[in-house]
Amino acid sequence: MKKPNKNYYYLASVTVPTASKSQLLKGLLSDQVCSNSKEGLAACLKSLKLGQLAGGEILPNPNTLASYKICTGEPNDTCVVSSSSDPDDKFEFIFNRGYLNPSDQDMVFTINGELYDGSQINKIVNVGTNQDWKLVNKDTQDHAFHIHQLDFIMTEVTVPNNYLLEDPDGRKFYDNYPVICDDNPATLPDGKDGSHCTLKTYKHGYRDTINLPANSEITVRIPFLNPFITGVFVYHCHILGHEDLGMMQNIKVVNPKSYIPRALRDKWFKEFQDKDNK
Ligand SMILES: [Cu+2]
Repeated sequence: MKKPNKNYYYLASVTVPTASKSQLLKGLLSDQVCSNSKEGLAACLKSLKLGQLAGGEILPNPNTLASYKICTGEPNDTCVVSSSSDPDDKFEFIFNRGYLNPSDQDMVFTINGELYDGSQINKIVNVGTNQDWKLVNKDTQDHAFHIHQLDFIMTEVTVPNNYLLEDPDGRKFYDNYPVICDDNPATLPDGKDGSHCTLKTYKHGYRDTINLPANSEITVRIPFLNPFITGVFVYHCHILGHEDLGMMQNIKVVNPKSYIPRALRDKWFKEFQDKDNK
């Protein structure tokens, strides 16, 4: 995998027509495909189809998972460009607790107001999509988002200020991710002031769990690219007492278009050719 170069930064300004959104995985394109294109980078990116994506890996290097720009005043640092503006690729999950009915005695923990139901599929995803999930914790206590089978990177957070750590050099971190924060305050789910920050570098890689502070919004980007990771599995609060009291949902990943990442397709094709030549 090549190191990121300036071509990644340009991806931030590419506008993709709505009609091609299902074919184009925003943020997964690389200069390997388009840097020398005669028609220009933007036109080349718009013309790409599934299978021509950057590297075509099952689990791509996280630096190709998001679009980066140079952080203001720090020429050697990169920041994630804010998440996709395409609402079809953005989903919101609200974590909370309370009572399902006013007369109930026992507290429950919910995602989008629902208790876990093992017979229900809460989310269906096509392989070959790259999704942003905004995880909103409206509770007065922390939760921890965990997903099975898949990994993600955190791209942006809106959190109470006391959840941000600052090192002696003034660098800020959220949950060990280096971030860069807006100068102006951001509005938290309860209306109070907090901080909005975006991921500063990809170097900390993938995770399958992230803390959701009380009264916060955390956005994670999940690449659904592995054609073998299909079927039904779960995401849930990783505090198991919360999970057991309802804070869990089923996801079903399907591959109706038989999407295969390019690298895998090329590998299989080569093996096929090698066999044929023997
Ligand atoms: Cu929890």
